[in-house]
Amino acid sequence: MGLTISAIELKRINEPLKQAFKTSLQTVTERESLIIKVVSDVGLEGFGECVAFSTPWYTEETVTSCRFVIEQVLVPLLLDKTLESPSQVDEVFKAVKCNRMAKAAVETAVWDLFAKKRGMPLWQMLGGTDVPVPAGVVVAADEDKISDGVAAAFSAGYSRVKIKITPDSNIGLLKEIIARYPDMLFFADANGAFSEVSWERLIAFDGAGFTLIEQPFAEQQWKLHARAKRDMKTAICLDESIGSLADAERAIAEEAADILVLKMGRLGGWSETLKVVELCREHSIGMWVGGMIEFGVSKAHNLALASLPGITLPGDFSASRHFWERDIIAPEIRIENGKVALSKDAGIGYRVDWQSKG
Ligand code: OSB
Ligand code: MG
Repeated sequence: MGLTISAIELKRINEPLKQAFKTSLQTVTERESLIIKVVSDVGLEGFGECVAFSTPWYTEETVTSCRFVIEQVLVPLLLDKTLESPSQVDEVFKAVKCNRMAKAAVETAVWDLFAKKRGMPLWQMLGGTDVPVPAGVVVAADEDKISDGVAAAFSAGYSRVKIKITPDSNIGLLKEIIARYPDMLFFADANGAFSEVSWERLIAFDGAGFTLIEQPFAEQQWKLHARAKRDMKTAICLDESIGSLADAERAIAEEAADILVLKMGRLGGWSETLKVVELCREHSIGMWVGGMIEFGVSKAHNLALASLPGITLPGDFSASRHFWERDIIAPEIRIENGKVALSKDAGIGYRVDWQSKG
């Protein structure tokens, strides 16, 4: 049974981060975001979140470009359409080039809507497993704060910490910190900060104790990533490079990665992400779900994604209180015994208080 999209609403929110988030590309101190609500003809509501940033430092999209594309292009394409399945949204949006974060914001909201119509949790509709999702946090701070950040993560129960690195990182210090927590997994994220020139610096991370190194080189530097995968013992993981199923196919064909980070915003939504998941399963490529310093709507979709078979590495799942004084969802996301339980409620499984911010 289909459903008709009778209204699509958009709300801009803006919220300071509790602590500055520092990467090799950008320091983020506040987060602007768009929350999308799609309403069906019978009054059901589905929610999505646009994860583009205010400026194009991570990908080329911005909050403003997304707002334009959503309001002027995507909403007119989808409004009053009757859909038999949420995967049809991808077809409806096919005439629009790229703009994947804008598309994902709306497309994911429709998936939530369909799960609510079917009266089941989204994770269940997608074939996920009802097992609590391991929590992981990111330490994106100046070098003198890393040790405290990791200690705080350990006391809060996180079993995985991702540390932002650059060619100038103090490897000795990182090694010493990692050695203090033998039961914790450590990921390193370079956000493309290495270049051919800093090759030796990258190789020097091999003995530091990281499970993987995320995106050492720029998006299109496939050959350098393949060389890193060949020459390093540490697993090579791609984030920014993967904007589509075709990019994932290329990473596999060129042997440029052992592991991929899944981000629905970067991939354009659920449909494309599910295809990437399938491909990675077939090729035994590791997967985990990446964060975008996002609010609870996006996190709720991400939790459903992390429940899928084959996604085994702990993703960027921090508590609502990690970035925010108050999140936009209820109940807020909490870490219990190092994990986040999946909601039993229909759709994304959280109420959205989308008017409270902005
Ligand atoms: O490179 O993974 C990244 C946040 C914003 C943009 C890019 C990245 C990140 C993170 C994840 O590292 C932070 C989080 O939401 O937990
Ligand atoms: Mg990354």
